[in-house]
Amino acid sequence: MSLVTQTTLTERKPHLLQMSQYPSWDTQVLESHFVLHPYYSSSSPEQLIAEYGEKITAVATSGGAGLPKHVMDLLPNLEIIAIYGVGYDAVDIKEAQRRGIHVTNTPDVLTDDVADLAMTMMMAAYRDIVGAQEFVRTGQWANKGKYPLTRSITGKRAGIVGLGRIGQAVAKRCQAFNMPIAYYSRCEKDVASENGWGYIDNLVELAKQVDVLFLTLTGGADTHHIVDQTVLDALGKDGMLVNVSRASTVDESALLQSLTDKTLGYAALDVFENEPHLNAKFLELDNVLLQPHHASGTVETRKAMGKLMCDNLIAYFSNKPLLTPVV
Ligand code: 8YV
Repeated sequence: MSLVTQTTLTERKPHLLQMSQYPSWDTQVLESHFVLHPYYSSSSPEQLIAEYGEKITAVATSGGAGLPKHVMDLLPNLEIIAIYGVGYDAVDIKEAQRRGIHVTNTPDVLTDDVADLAMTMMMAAYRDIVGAQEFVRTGQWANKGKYPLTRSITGKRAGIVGLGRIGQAVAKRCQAFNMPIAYYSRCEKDVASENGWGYIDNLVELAKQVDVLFLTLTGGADTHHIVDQTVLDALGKDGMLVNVSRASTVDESALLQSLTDKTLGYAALDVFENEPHLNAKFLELDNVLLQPHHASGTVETRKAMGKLMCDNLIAYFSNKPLLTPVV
């Protein structure tokens, strides 16, 4: 908890480094409680840090932006990092723990939307929604006749990699489409046994046995390139990869090559290496569905995420317990 208790937070206004842009409703709340230093839009971030680094006690960031270690090192009085997102792989958690810096995230509130987008992408891909709309829009329906047949969703075998909150939400949705479900995770989960979801302790084996592989695991060193060439080959020419986790979980060069060679059937992706500057090779492929990392990007969910992030920051500087601490 913050040691400063004498004045109210709105009077005191701690200095906050903002690593990411937020909707106006969140910025207004942050502005009324903190002196904001927008790093994400600064023309000279080095100068900003040189001038205010010592004063900054809070950081607000997103799952993707996190807090680079070299910036963290320049904030000697940092007390809390609040993440607008569930993933905390872009923050050095061990270093935060070592320095006694609190870290919060926004779990639960985004689970349903992320699972919904994973399903939406899978369904759009099997039913070729994007191509079919183009067919109608460009007048080909009237000129060329029937659209090529697409593929059924019902009954496709789903593999889930990482059966946390989001993985479970995807599994439940797949169940409603009569899709047999198997999963790969660090350990077997009771919720899976209760629902008849099969545990496979080998990712290549899981990829071999399913039609569509959903990536819903956390990013970071432990899961880096867990989906490698072998996994992609096992998923195969009729297989589909859906990624709503982190790009780092997939060997992207291997993915691009497999899609180009059609040794992997299809990929529906919400996350990319170096996003938003994705590899231009993706744009040349006809067997991909590309989304701008917006699985949690609905008004409802982003409002809930923003509120939770702000509530964590305000709680901390009001000497109240954190709502959703990571550490
Ligand atoms: C982003 C995410 O935080 O929850 C996460 O970990 O990656 C996302 O929800 C969101 O895109 C805001 O930048």
